[in-house]
Amino acid sequence: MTANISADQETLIIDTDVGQTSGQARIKYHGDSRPAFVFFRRMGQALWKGPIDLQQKAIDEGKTAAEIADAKEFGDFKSESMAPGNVFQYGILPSGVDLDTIDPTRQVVSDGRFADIVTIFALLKRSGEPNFISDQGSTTGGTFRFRQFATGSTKTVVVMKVGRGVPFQDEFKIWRLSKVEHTLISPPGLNHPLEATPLWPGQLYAATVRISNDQGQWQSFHELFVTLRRKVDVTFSKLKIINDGDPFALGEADFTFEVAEGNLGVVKTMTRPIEDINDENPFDEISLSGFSHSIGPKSITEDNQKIAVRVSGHEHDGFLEPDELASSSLRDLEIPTGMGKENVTGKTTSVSAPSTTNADFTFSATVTHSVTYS
Ligand SMILES: [Ca+2]
Ligand SMILES: [Ca+2]
Ligand SMILES: [Ca+2]
Repeated sequence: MTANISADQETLIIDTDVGQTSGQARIKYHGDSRPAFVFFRRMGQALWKGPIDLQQKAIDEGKTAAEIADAKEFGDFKSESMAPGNVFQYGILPSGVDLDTIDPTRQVVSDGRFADIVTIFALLKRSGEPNFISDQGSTTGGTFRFRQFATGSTKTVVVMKVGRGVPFQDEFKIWRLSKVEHTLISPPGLNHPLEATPLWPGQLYAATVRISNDQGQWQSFHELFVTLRRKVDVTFSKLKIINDGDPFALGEADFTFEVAEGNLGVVKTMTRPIEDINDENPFDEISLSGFSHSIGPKSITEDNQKIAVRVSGHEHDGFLEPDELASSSLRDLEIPTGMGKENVTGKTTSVSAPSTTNADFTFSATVTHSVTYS
């Protein structure tokens, strides 16, 4: 198990109408080694404080001797007291970290170096329905949703959650999502670019957005969007004969080109009929035409996400000796995700097809593919 940290509530609602001025969450942690290194900071600060003396916390909270003994590795404690507008973070480092080399209290350590980080917000119950947005934009691709908010001269924090669940309002009128797939938190600032990726193409998604300021005022809303559908074009464009299979003559071979689509397996098979082949000049290539296949535009899920190709050849030797076969394995084509990355234009992949009959005949094929979203 990797080290993890969580909170019983990630949003504390402070009801100043009944005299509340602050709140605390309960932080639960589980290290994957002794001792667990847990750090604290206000979001937006570069450096962290800690490591927290977890055993001392357990003693201060009057825990049992057994809990105090375990506290070095796992347990729970009350967060710092949080006033409306506070955004606090607790992070746990993975095991094997040498605090002399990675010390988040003395050097800027990227969030990715932590095993887990929990972010806790304290917000006002009665927010006054502010509208912080001075400018905004959005772009939806096949595999991403990009959203940007500017909040004028008011420093704000934005939380965007994205998933294929149902948005609903909780008892405080804050929008929540029944199934969250991506949580994006933009730290205190005036401009908030947020990109949720990877998303599945051609799917209906919901997003909830919450913008809050350092006073704990917040605004919350939701939106729906549909990602673009994906089209993949595959072309088998060239063959290179590495060994034609007949040392003292021209070989003669037919070739088969296959396209596979996720769990559906091979969805297209194309065959080039038998023709002479020659390996005399290693720089010669056979240009192919007409061996293309397109898939989509269509919606994508786990089931049909991967596109793979396979090339195979059959060198004929008559009835005096066995024919020679050569084949590649199924080779996944690159399908990147994210804004500015998801489109692929004429990317070539070289697929080698070694002999599968322990003979000489060997070739490679060049496959060209493009990925577009519409
Ligand atoms: Ca042969
Ligand atoms: Ca030959
Ligand atoms: Ca032959």
